[in-house]
Amino acid sequence: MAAVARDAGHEVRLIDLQAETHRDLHRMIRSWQPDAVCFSGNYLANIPEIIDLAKAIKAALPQCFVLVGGHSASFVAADLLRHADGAVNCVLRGEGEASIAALLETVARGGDLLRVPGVVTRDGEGPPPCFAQSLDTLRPARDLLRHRRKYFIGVLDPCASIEFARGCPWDCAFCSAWTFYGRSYRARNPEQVVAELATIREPGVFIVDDVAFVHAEHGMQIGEAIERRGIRKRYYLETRGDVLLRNKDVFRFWRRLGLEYMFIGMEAIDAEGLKAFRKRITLDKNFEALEFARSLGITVAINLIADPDWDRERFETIRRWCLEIPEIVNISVNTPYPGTEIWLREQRRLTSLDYRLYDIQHAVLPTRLPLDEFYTELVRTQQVLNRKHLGWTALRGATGQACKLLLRGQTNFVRMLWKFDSVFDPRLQLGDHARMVRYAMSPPPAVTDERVDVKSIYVYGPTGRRGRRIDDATERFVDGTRMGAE
Ligand code: B12
Ligand code: SF4
Repeated sequence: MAAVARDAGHEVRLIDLQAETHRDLHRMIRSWQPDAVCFSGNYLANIPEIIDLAKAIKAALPQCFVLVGGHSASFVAADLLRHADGAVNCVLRGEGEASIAALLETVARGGDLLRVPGVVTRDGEGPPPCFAQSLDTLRPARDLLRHRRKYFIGVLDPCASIEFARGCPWDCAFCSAWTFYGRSYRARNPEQVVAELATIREPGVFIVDDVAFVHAEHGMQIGEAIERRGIRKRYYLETRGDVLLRNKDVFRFWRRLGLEYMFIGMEAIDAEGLKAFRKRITLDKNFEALEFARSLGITVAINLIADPDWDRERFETIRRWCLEIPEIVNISVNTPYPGTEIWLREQRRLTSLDYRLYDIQHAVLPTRLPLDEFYTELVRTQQVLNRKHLGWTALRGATGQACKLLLRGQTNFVRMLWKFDSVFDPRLQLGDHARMVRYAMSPPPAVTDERVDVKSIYVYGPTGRRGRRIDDATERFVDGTRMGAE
């Protein structure tokens, strides 16, 4: 979005508040005095922080136009404007690249904001958001980032990110990736992807697609173009077990190209859990996928979803299971958040409407165990899993990697290894529930009917089959895995 604004003739600066501080932001605002400030509200948990910053900016620079966009902001636009109480001029829903130039132009000439697609103000909504015309002409303005060496994932330190495709054709009940894009799926031209990749200086590359290599041919074409140009990188990606099994050749080929890490959203280790999350894949397939990834020598991290209803025994079963497998296991907490289908359907009462707790690491549904015990069990499980990976064998491997990185002056990975206990602490988790809530999310509509219309939460209206750039065989495969393969 920054690149598009710059191409439209604006002077643009970027500040990443995960790599810099509020003080850095305020210093920049004071010295530069921008005409507009755009906040990226991808994560719900950051919304209170954005609102407070917007209020501070408006107080210091009343003429500055403040807007918020991004994934989560698109789902809670009206709420966000209400909390901001005039400090946010508008929310721009959907893809920023599509409308940012038109919006800034409208602001500059004092035109009607509500004519810009995707705009929401306190006075109402503009036309629905439109898609960026082509993903192939977009090129992120990486040069505007001021601390590129701070980005890393595991030992891929430093690491840049890149998109091969946007959207997801599946429809898991706990996820908002598909509701944002109206179940569309757009793939970028392989030559364009590789031309962009060639400009990345970082040795590590995170492919940020929701499900990498949905379409085998696309993955192959990108891989072949990488091979032709002799690009050598180390890659991390996220995918589904069934996609891995369907497109084995692609993943084998990518292993040769430098694929090192893979994240598979497994979500549950029992059939009942998979069904509840509408993760329509069988357990056998998931285990087979893990086996295949192991055989390629790829480091795999899997995700499991803990339900607040879990008791001690359930946590213990998970701990035992996780210790039996070599993979890295990440545990998230089942969280109905705006934009997901479970936000509409969940029958249980939400115990908090504090945005800051909606980071899938806190329980916002009633816990079966007392809350402090739930967090003790959760953190114990995470610690067991962490120690497994920092056990002697793993540590020996990690030490080698760590030394290499330190020699290159990269300290992110090493610092991460030692930070674990200060981040995962049951007392801190519990303490987060005791904070004063200044901005409370509006609750979901009452569940009165089983057939809740999930399309009502889409950011982009359903695009249908034509919105998915996949071949018919892949569409059938997706449908098969959506319709329950058990
Ligand atoms: C890659 C990714 C990550 C990576 C980020 C790596 C990186 N270098 O950025 C990692 C693994 C670190 C990560 C971590 C987490 N993630 Co994440 N992540 C994603 C993923 C798969 C893709 C994001 C992406 O880069 N997309 C590509 C870019 C181009 O798109 P984009 O960022 O959405 O930006 C576009 C629009 O949103 C909009 N836009 C963005 N900003 C702005 C600003 C303005 C002003 C405007 C107008 C428009 C605009 O325009 C952009 C261009 O079109 C999304 C799923 C998804 N499809 O969104 C989940 C997703 C965003 N993550 C999610 C979650 C839950 C998390 C974690 C909280 C998980 C956890 N507990 O650890 C953490 C939180 C991290 C944090 N910041 O604190 C959820 C968000 C849920 C929510 N409502 O808060 C998502 C939606 C996944 C899901 N299944 O539902 N994540
Ligand atoms: S396959 Fe992954 S990205 Fe797609 S809807 Fe399911 S969880 Fe979300």
